[in-house]
Amino acid sequence: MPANLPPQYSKAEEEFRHATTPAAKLEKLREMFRLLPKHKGTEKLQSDLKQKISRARDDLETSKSGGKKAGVSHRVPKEGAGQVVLVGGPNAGKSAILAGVTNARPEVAPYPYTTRTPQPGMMPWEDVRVQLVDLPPIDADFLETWVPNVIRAADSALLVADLGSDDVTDAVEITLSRLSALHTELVGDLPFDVEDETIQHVKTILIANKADAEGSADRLEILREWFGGRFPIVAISTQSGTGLDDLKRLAYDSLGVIRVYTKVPGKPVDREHPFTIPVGSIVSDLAREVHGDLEKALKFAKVWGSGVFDGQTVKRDHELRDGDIVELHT
Ligand SMILES: Nc1nc2c(ncn2[C@@H]2O[C@H](COP(=O)(O)OP(=O)(O)OP(=O)(O)O)[C@@H](O)[C@H]2O)c(=O)[nH]1
Ligand SMILES: [Mg+2]
Repeated sequence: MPANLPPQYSKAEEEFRHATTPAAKLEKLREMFRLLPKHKGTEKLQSDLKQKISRARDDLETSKSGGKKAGVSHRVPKEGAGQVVLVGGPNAGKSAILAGVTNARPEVAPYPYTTRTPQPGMMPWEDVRVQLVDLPPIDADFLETWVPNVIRAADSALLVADLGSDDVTDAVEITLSRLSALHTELVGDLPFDVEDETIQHVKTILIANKADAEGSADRLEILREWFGGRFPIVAISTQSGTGLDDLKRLAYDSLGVIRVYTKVPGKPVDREHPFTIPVGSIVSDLAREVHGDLEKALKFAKVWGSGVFDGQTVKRDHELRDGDIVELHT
């Protein structure tokens, strides 16, 4: 995706695409991870690669056991611009958030341990849709075995804190430490350079819910003191609707994607269906996203947007920006 990847990386990626067995795929993904330069510009790619490695490892195990896998898979296929999981202690309001910003109708109840399976819903934001996935709670005594895998596979997380409870900071700490013990680190910013492929960092926003509850202002202050240095924090109330617009924008931003609009030469731009591609993507990445064959056939592109003059002709390695209109020429 970002420009300037070493040729060995591209070669390994090409070999990965042609690999046919789960073992060969895993080997190539590991090679790609080793060859990937570790810096700010590749952090999204590092994270994606680790997810692919984790999935390839699962696939390898499944194939070894003759297609039978221990336990039930709760993997949720991604839809829309990206997948954001709702994580946190019992009764914090995770399901109420899903119900508040999507059309999904999960069970919301005034007692803990209500949600038992992953519940997806699509959240509209401007002209794109973001997938939210509600999960069962995590506390000192309770953590479904499959939950960390679903969190690791997501693009980002909303960590939900309960401002209606005096134990709000403890509940957040417990969720964080239980996941951390399972190599799943919820972080405000992804680290630049992690050599250990078994640790998955997940970009996270702390959602302080129930801002309407009595005593919530004091608890919010404590929460900010405790976690303000580690996570962006947004106070919301699913009951009054306070903060839900901020939540939507931050959830979209946390995906690390840009929206790009395509245009067929001589035709008007397609404003209805933006492509969402990782920050740092170049013209040839977009072509591949539109159609696999288009990437090879691509000669140049014309771009209307912030980094160029209108209709400027650019090469295939031109980096795209949010909101760009792109005409692909073969
Ligand atoms: N006062 C107030 N109550 C809320 C708010 N959001 C949710 N609740 C209530 O908190 C309780 C728990 O909400 P849920 O959405 O079921 O919580 P959950 O985090 O999904 O709980 P589990 O599925 O057990 O993990 C319900 O009684 C909700 O009505 C809010 O913004 N303000
Ligand atoms: Mg729930």
